[in-house]
Amino acid sequence: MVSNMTAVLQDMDRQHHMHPFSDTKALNEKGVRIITKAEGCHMWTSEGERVMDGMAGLWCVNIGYGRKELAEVAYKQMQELPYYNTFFQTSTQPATELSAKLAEVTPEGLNHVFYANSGSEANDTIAKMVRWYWNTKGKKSKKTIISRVNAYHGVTMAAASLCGLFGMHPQFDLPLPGFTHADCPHWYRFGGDMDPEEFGIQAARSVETMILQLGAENVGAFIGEPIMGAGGVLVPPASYWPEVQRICREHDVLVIADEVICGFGRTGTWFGSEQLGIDPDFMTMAKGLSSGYQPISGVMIHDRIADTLIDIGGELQHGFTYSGHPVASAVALENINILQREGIVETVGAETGPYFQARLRELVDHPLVGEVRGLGMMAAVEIVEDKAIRKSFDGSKEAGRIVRDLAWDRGLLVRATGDSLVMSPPLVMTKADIDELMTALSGALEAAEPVLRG
Ligand code: PXG
Repeated sequence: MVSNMTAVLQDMDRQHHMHPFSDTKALNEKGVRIITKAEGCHMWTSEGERVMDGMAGLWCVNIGYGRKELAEVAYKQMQELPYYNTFFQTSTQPATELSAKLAEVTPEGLNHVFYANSGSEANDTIAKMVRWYWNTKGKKSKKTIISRVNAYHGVTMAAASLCGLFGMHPQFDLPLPGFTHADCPHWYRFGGDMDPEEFGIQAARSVETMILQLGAENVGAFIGEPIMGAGGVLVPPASYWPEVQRICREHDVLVIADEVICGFGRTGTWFGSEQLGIDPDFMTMAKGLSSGYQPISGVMIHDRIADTLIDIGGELQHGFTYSGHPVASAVALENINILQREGIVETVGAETGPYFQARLRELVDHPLVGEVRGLGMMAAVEIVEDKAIRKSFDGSKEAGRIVRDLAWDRGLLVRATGDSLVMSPPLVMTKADIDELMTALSGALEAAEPVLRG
């Protein structure tokens, strides 16, 4: 039995709210959980349950919950100037200062930013900018964008077309023409007996094969998350990205790094591109840009592209009412200041990230654990039936969901992507927090064993 307040809200939600990526009919039978407050790495439900947020919301609350500085900056900005646009020869102080800050913290050469409100809109913007760029260059056939199986890039028509999670396509007759998907560089699932680095090269070469099949004159860009997130935290072998980069340069194909999850410290450097050997022409940012305190996203554009677009591209026929929203920009700026001031990215890189990964790898000997993978503060634990042959449980067993629910019973929220338990906790987690997470997670695995094998 839930409390009266919870019951009232659940009923209201049932009657009026359609949820993303949810089967509303099934959800309505269960009733939603109402989250009421959060502090640091923990959140509370309307039933008074205290739960560690192993996902930082949806991979986004990098600096943790309850940072009053961000609330104060938003309050002050709303009083001074709650809204103004960036369209007609205007800007605002927060939008302009954030732009300079982003040029400072992103990799060398990425010096211009275009703002949107979500990762999907940012990727949609890039899909348009790729077309704009090649049209400007007079190479009008260079339009196809290659993405990858298991990629997640968002939900607008173009961003969803980029996704390689193919369940997202049939409801909407996607992908649109001009979007295609190369191999996924996940060695554990697709590498078989191959050496991982050799497999990384092979997966990269699938991009080249696709470019050659389509004709390089028809391929505009390649997009990839440095480490695939929603697909299940799929870390490519070290050989993969440098080879992709080489192939794209050789065929004059632009490289887009979707850093929506990896950016702003999650992998232990400011951007995943730095660690994985990517030199992007476009970079997508959202989530950690504001730690989710305000909806804001951005596209970083490398000088080698921006110079052309600015010099000869003419007027950009694209923009959102809220591009560079002053409140969202002020909050993002303060979020980055906090990341810098408190050395949060450096701590993840040198201390808590390696500790998190090492502690999770203690689970590899567990009979249910096939693979533990991750970098910095993003990780996945893949549940399998038979480790020796990497065999998953029958889908009907819902192994991932079972372990996830057992973790919740122990005060930990993790996500289940198929049978992978996915984690992306706030970057401010201490070693003690990580120990708390581990206790709940290993407890859940112990409890799952008899359920799954029974
Ligand atoms: N790119 C990447 C790499 C993402 O992870 C987007 C783009 C789209 O961002 P917006 O702000 O439009 O949602 C994302 C978002 C999940 C999950 O279930 C992941 C995301 C969004 C919703 C759910 O893991 N990632």
